[in-house]
Amino acid sequence: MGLTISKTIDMLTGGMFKEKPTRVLMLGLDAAGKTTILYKLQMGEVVTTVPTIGFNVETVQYKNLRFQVWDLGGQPSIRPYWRCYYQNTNAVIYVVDSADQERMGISKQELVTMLEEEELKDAILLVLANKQDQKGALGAKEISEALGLPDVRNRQWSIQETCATKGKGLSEGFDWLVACIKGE
Ligand code: G3D
Ligand code: MG
Repeated sequence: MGLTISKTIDMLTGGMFKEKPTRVLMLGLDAAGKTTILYKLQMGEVVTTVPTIGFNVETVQYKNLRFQVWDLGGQPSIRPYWRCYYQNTNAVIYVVDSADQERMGISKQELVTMLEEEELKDAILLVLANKQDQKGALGAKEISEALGLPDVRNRQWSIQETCATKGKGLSEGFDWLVACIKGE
Protein backbone atom coordinates (compact mmCIF):
# COMPACT_ATOMS: atom_id res chain seq x y z
CA MET A 1 0.00 0.00 0.00
CA GLY A 2 2.76 2.42 1.02
CA LEU A 3 4.50 1.72 -2.26
CA THR A 4 1.43 2.33 -4.41
CA ILE A 5 0.77 5.66 -2.74
CA SER A 6 4.38 6.80 -2.99
CA LYS A 7 4.33 5.93 -6.69
CA THR A 8 1.18 8.00 -7.11
CA ILE A 9 2.68 10.86 -5.15
CA ASP A 10 5.81 10.71 -7.28
CA MET A 11 3.57 11.29 -10.25
CA LEU A 12 2.19 14.37 -8.55
CA THR A 13 5.64 15.76 -7.92
CA GLY A 14 7.65 14.72 -10.95
CA GLY A 15 7.47 15.03 -14.70
CA MET A 16 5.08 17.63 -15.94
CA PHE A 17 4.66 19.08 -12.44
CA LYS A 18 8.34 19.90 -12.05
CA GLU A 19 7.86 23.59 -12.62
CA LYS A 20 4.57 24.07 -10.87
CA PRO A 21 4.17 23.22 -7.20
CA THR A 22 1.11 21.16 -6.30
CA ARG A 23 -0.80 22.30 -3.25
CA VAL A 24 -3.33 20.16 -1.46
CA LEU A 25 -5.43 21.09 1.57
CA MET A 26 -6.72 18.23 3.70
CA LEU A 27 -9.63 19.38 5.83
CA GLY A 28 -12.47 18.02 7.93
CA LEU A 29 -13.79 18.01 11.48
CA ASP A 30 -11.46 16.95 14.28
CA ALA A 31 -11.04 13.18 14.70
CA ALA A 32 -12.07 12.45 11.10
CA GLY A 33 -8.68 10.80 10.50
CA LYS A 34 -6.65 13.51 8.73
CA THR A 35 -3.46 13.16 10.77
CA THR A 36 -3.63 9.38 10.43
CA ILE A 37 -3.83 9.73 6.63
CA LEU A 38 -0.97 12.21 6.58
CA TYR A 39 1.30 9.69 8.32
CA LYS A 40 0.08 6.82 6.12
CA LEU A 41 1.27 8.74 3.08
CA GLN A 42 4.81 8.38 4.42
CA MET A 43 6.03 11.47 2.69
CA GLY A 44 8.36 12.48 5.48
CA GLU A 45 8.27 14.69 8.53
CA VAL A 46 4.96 16.22 9.53
CA VAL A 47 5.61 19.73 10.81
CA THR A 48 3.03 21.36 13.06
CA THR A 49 2.84 25.12 13.23
CA VAL A 50 0.50 27.31 15.26
CA PRO A 51 -0.07 30.57 13.37
CA THR A 52 -2.55 31.73 16.00
CA ILE A 53 -4.09 30.37 19.18
CA GLY A 54 -6.13 27.20 18.72
CA PHE A 55 -5.25 26.75 15.09
CA ASN A 56 -2.74 24.04 14.26
CA VAL A 57 -1.54 23.50 10.73
CA GLU A 58 0.24 20.29 9.88
CA THR A 59 2.46 20.46 6.82
CA VAL A 60 4.19 17.79 4.81
CA GLN A 61 6.40 18.88 2.00
CA TYR A 62 7.57 16.22 -0.44
CA LYS A 63 9.48 17.47 -3.46
CA ASN A 64 7.21 20.15 -4.88
CA LEU A 65 4.04 18.77 -3.35
CA ARG A 66 2.72 20.42 -0.22
CA PHE A 67 -0.03 19.07 2.00
CA GLN A 68 -1.52 21.37 4.61
CA VAL A 69 -3.96 20.04 7.14
CA TRP A 70 -6.16 21.53 9.82
CA ASP A 71 -9.39 20.87 11.69
CA LEU A 72 -12.58 22.68 10.72
CA GLY A 73 -15.53 23.35 13.03
CA GLY A 74 -16.33 25.86 15.75
CA GLN A 75 -14.36 29.00 16.47
CA PRO A 76 -15.58 31.46 13.84
CA SER A 77 -12.98 33.96 15.08
CA ILE A 78 -10.09 32.00 13.56
CA ARG A 79 -11.68 31.49 10.14
CA PRO A 80 -10.14 34.58 8.56
CA TYR A 81 -6.69 33.07 9.19
CA TRP A 82 -7.53 30.03 7.07
CA ARG A 83 -7.60 32.24 4.00
CA CYS A 84 -3.82 32.57 4.14
CA TYR A 85 -3.67 28.97 2.93
CA TYR A 86 -6.17 29.03 0.08
CA GLN A 87 -4.12 30.59 -2.68
CA ASN A 88 -2.99 28.31 -5.53
CA THR A 89 -4.67 25.26 -4.06
CA ASN A 90 -4.99 22.46 -6.61
CA ALA A 91 -7.11 20.12 -4.54
CA VAL A 92 -9.10 19.87 -1.34
CA ILE A 93 -9.29 16.49 0.35
CA TYR A 94 -12.26 16.49 2.68
CA VAL A 95 -12.16 13.77 5.32
CA VAL A 96 -15.33 12.56 7.02
CA ASP A 97 -15.82 10.15 9.91
CA SER A 98 -18.47 8.00 8.23
CA ALA A 99 -19.70 6.68 11.58
CA ASP A 100 -20.19 10.11 13.13
CA GLN A 101 -23.75 10.64 12.01
CA GLU A 102 -24.35 13.15 14.78
CA ARG A 103 -21.91 15.65 13.27
CA MET A 104 -22.65 14.94 9.59
CA GLY A 105 -24.72 18.15 9.37
CA ILE A 106 -21.87 20.26 10.75
CA SER A 107 -19.47 18.52 8.41
CA LYS A 108 -21.71 19.38 5.46
CA GLN A 109 -22.00 23.01 6.54
CA GLU A 110 -18.22 23.32 6.88
CA LEU A 111 -17.71 21.83 3.44
CA VAL A 112 -20.28 24.09 1.81
CA THR A 113 -18.77 27.19 3.44
CA MET A 114 -15.31 26.15 2.31
CA LEU A 115 -16.38 25.60 -1.29
CA GLU A 116 -17.83 29.11 -1.41
CA GLU A 117 -14.35 30.59 -1.04
CA GLU A 118 -13.44 32.42 -4.22
CA GLU A 119 -9.83 31.27 -4.07
CA LEU A 120 -10.85 27.62 -3.96
CA LYS A 121 -13.17 27.78 -6.92
CA ASP A 122 -10.78 25.90 -9.22
CA ALA A 123 -9.73 23.29 -6.67
CA ILE A 124 -10.85 19.74 -7.28
CA LEU A 125 -12.55 17.92 -4.42
CA LEU A 126 -11.84 14.44 -3.11
CA VAL A 127 -14.03 13.32 -0.22
CA LEU A 128 -12.73 10.46 1.86
CA ALA A 129 -15.52 8.58 3.62
CA ASN A 130 -13.22 7.35 6.35
CA LYS A 131 -13.63 4.85 9.21
CA GLN A 132 -15.46 2.34 7.05
CA ASP A 133 -14.44 -0.34 9.57
CA GLN A 134 -16.61 1.28 12.26
CA LYS A 135 -20.03 -0.10 13.10
CA GLY A 136 -22.76 2.02 11.57
CA ALA A 137 -20.47 3.70 9.05
CA LEU A 138 -22.37 5.20 6.13
CA GLY A 139 -21.28 4.19 2.64
CA ALA A 140 -20.02 6.51 -0.09
CA LYS A 141 -23.44 7.02 -1.61
CA GLU A 142 -25.06 7.98 1.70
CA ILE A 143 -22.18 10.28 2.67
CA SER A 144 -22.31 11.87 -0.74
CA GLU A 145 -26.00 12.67 -0.27
CA ALA A 146 -25.53 13.82 3.33
CA LEU A 147 -22.87 16.29 2.20
CA GLY A 148 -24.90 17.49 -0.77
CA LEU A 149 -22.26 16.44 -3.30
CA PRO A 150 -24.78 15.84 -6.09
CA ASP A 151 -25.47 19.60 -5.93
CA VAL A 152 -21.81 20.52 -6.46
CA ARG A 153 -21.53 22.21 -9.83
CA ASN A 154 -18.55 23.44 -11.82
CA ARG A 155 -16.09 21.35 -9.91
CA GLN A 156 -14.62 17.91 -10.39
CA TRP A 157 -15.28 15.81 -7.34
CA SER A 158 -15.12 12.21 -6.23
CA ILE A 159 -15.80 10.23 -3.09
CA GLN A 160 -13.83 7.24 -1.87
CA GLU A 161 -14.48 4.92 1.06
CA THR A 162 -11.39 4.55 3.25
CA CYS A 163 -10.10 3.01 6.43
CA ALA A 164 -7.09 5.17 7.25
CA THR A 165 -5.80 3.00 10.08
CA LYS A 166 -5.50 0.04 7.70
CA GLY A 167 -4.54 2.22 4.76
CA LYS A 168 -7.51 0.96 2.74
CA GLY A 169 -8.87 2.99 -0.14
CA LEU A 170 -6.20 5.68 0.01
CA SER A 171 -4.38 4.72 -3.17
CA GLU A 172 -7.65 4.62 -5.11
CA GLY A 173 -8.46 8.12 -3.87
CA PHE A 174 -5.01 9.45 -4.71
CA ASP A 175 -5.01 7.82 -8.14
CA TRP A 176 -8.15 9.78 -8.96
CA LEU A 177 -6.59 12.96 -7.58
CA VAL A 178 -3.47 12.62 -9.72
CA ALA A 179 -5.43 11.84 -12.86
CA CYS A 180 -7.61 14.86 -12.20
CA ILE A 181 -4.77 17.27 -11.53
CA LYS A 182 -3.06 16.03 -14.67
CA GLY A 183 -6.29 16.83 -16.49
CA GLU A 184 -6.97 13.31 -17.73
P1 G3D B 1 -7.85 14.21 12.83
O1 G3D B 1 -6.41 14.46 12.50
O2 G3D B 1 -8.75 14.37 11.67
O3 G3D B 1 -8.31 14.99 14.01
P2 G3D B 1 -6.88 11.62 13.66
O4 G3D B 1 -8.00 12.66 13.24
O5 G3D B 1 -6.07 11.19 12.51
O6 G3D B 1 -6.16 12.15 14.84
O7 G3D B 1 -7.77 10.39 14.09
C1 G3D B 1 -8.65 10.44 15.21
C2 G3D B 1 -8.83 9.03 15.77
O8 G3D B 1 -9.50 8.21 14.81
C3 G3D B 1 -7.53 8.31 16.07
O9 G3D B 1 -7.74 7.47 17.18
C4 G3D B 1 -7.30 7.45 14.84
O10 G3D B 1 -6.52 6.32 15.08
C5 G3D B 1 -8.72 7.06 14.53
N1 G3D B 1 -8.92 6.69 13.12
C6 G3D B 1 -8.49 7.33 12.01
N2 G3D B 1 -8.88 6.68 10.90
C7 G3D B 1 -9.60 5.60 11.31
C8 G3D B 1 -10.29 4.54 10.63
O11 G3D B 1 -10.32 4.44 9.40
N3 G3D B 1 -10.91 3.62 11.41
C9 G3D B 1 -10.91 3.69 12.78
N4 G3D B 1 -11.55 2.74 13.45
N5 G3D B 1 -10.26 4.66 13.45
C10 G3D B 1 -9.63 5.61 12.72
P3 G3D B 1 -7.17 7.76 18.64
O12 G3D B 1 -7.69 6.62 19.43
O13 G3D B 1 -5.70 7.77 18.47
O14 G3D B 1 -7.72 9.08 19.02
MG1 MG C 1 -5.17 15.87 13.38
